[in-house]
Amino acid sequence: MAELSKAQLLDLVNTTHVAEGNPRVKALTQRIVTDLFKTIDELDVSPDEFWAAADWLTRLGASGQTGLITAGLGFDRLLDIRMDEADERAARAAGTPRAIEGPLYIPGAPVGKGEVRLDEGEPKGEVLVMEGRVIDTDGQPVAGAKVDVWHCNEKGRYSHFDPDQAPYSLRRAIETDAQGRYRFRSFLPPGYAIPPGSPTSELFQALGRHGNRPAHIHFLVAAPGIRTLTTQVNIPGDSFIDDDFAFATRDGLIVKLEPQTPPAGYASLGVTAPFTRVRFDFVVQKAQDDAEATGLSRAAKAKASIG
Ligand code: MBD
Ligand code: FE
Repeated sequence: MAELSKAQLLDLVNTTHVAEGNPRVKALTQRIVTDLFKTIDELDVSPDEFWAAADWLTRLGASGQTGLITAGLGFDRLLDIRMDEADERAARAAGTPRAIEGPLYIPGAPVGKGEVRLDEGEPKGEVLVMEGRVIDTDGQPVAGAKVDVWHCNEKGRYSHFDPDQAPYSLRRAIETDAQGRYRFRSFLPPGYAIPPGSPTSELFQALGRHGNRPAHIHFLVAAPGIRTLTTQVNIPGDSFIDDDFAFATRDGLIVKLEPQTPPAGYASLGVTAPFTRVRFDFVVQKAQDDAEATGLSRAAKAKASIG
C-alpha cells in the first residue's frame, strides 16, 4: 500500500472488506468514523489528546460506567424523546409517561403478591408507603401485572453495585391483585451522585458539570398483552429536581407526598405510626405485538432482538 491522503485513508477504512458483513453496522460505523475523522481534523486533536481519550474509554468500560456516561450526556433521554415522538406520530401517546431505565436495574428481584417491603429492619429515612393501581388506558385494572421497583439506599447507592449491600436490597417486585392494586413500604430515598474519582466524574469535572440526580424511584411495569412501561417518579422538594444530571425529570412523574398519614390499614407492612404516603396509578397501554410486552430491561431486550 502506497502513501495515503486523509480522504483516501477514510475511504479505505469505510470500504475495505472481505465479506458482506452487516449493512446496518457498516452504515453506522462509517458515519461515526467519518464524523470522528472530521472532528480530529477540524478541532486539531493532538495525538496526546487522542490517546488520553482512548485510555479514558478503556477505563470507562473497565469501571462498568458506560451507562452513566450515556445518561449524563443525554442519550438515554434522547431515546425516550424519540420513542415519544414515534408514539405521537402513531397516535399512541397515552398513559403514564416513560422515563429512563438508567444503568442500575437488576432483573430477578424477589416478588410479593399485592404488597412488599423494600426496606428491612430500622427505617433508614422517612417511612414511605407508595400504593395505587396498574390500569390500562381504558381505565381497566391490570391484574397480575409485575411492578418492579428499585431505589438507592440512604447513602445514594444501589445494591449490586455497592458491595456493602445485600443482594436485591431495595429491589423488589409486586404482583398486582385482582383489582390491579400494588403497594410497597420503603423509605424516602435521597438523590444519587456519580462516584467520585471515577472515569465519569473525571469527564464531568472537565465539563464543569455536577453528577447529581434528584431523589427518585424506578419502576418497570409488565403484564401479558401490556406494553412494558419503564418509568421513574421524583420526590418533590429536591433541589436537583430541575437540574438532573441525566435530564430525566418529567411532568406527571413528580409525586405528591402525604405526610402524617395515619397507620390504620397498613399493619401488614409493619407501619404503626404516621408515615408518608404516595398514591400513584400506573396507566399502561395495550401492547401492539409481543415485542412490546416482554417485560425485559433495556439490555436484555436489545440482546433478545439484536444479539
Ligand atoms: C441513577 O440512579 C440513575 O437512575 C441514572 C439514570 C443514572 C445514574 C444513576
Ligand atoms: Fe436511579
